Amino acid sequence: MSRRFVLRPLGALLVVALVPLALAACGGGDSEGNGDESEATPTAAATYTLGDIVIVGPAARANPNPVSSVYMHIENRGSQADRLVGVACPLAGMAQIHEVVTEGGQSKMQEMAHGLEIPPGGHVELKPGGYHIMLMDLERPLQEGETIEVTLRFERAGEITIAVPVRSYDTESTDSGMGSGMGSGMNH
Ligand SMILES: [Cu+2]
Repeated sequence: MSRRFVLRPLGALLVVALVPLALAACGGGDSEGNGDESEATPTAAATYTLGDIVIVGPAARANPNPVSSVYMHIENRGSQADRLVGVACPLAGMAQIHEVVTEGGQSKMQEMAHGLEIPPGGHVELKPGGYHIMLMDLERPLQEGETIEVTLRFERAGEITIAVPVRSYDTESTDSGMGSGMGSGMNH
């Protein structure tokens, strides 16, 4: 079964949210990039195409606190750079694009005010300890197994709403602040 769904940049936003729900039943398989941990759990790596931009395997972090991070692999198959410039989630009072920087031996995360560049012919990983989409002021904590909607806006490719499964991550991961110590660092 093909996992690739080609979407028109405009007009497909309502359709796209339904696609990964169907895919979730398909089990693991030949995802591009990060298909290396999908033996037991049926975490199919959903793929979305928006113009030259390809998004693979989005996932959000389950967290008892009303904040979360969203990760994914973003490719740019075009010949011009694009840029993720906006993110939104209906459950989140605020959503930002974050990077993790190290200052004085301590890593912290901060908003990327000018967005995240996706180089032509290249890709960017949003992953624990690195770039991520930060969801804040969530209506409720996100629980493993549910699916949330996240809208991504690219400077060139336009806007897409994707369905993002919530999964649990090792709290000992290097993802800054997403374990117990969230909270105080959230006001940047
Ligand atoms: Cu963050």
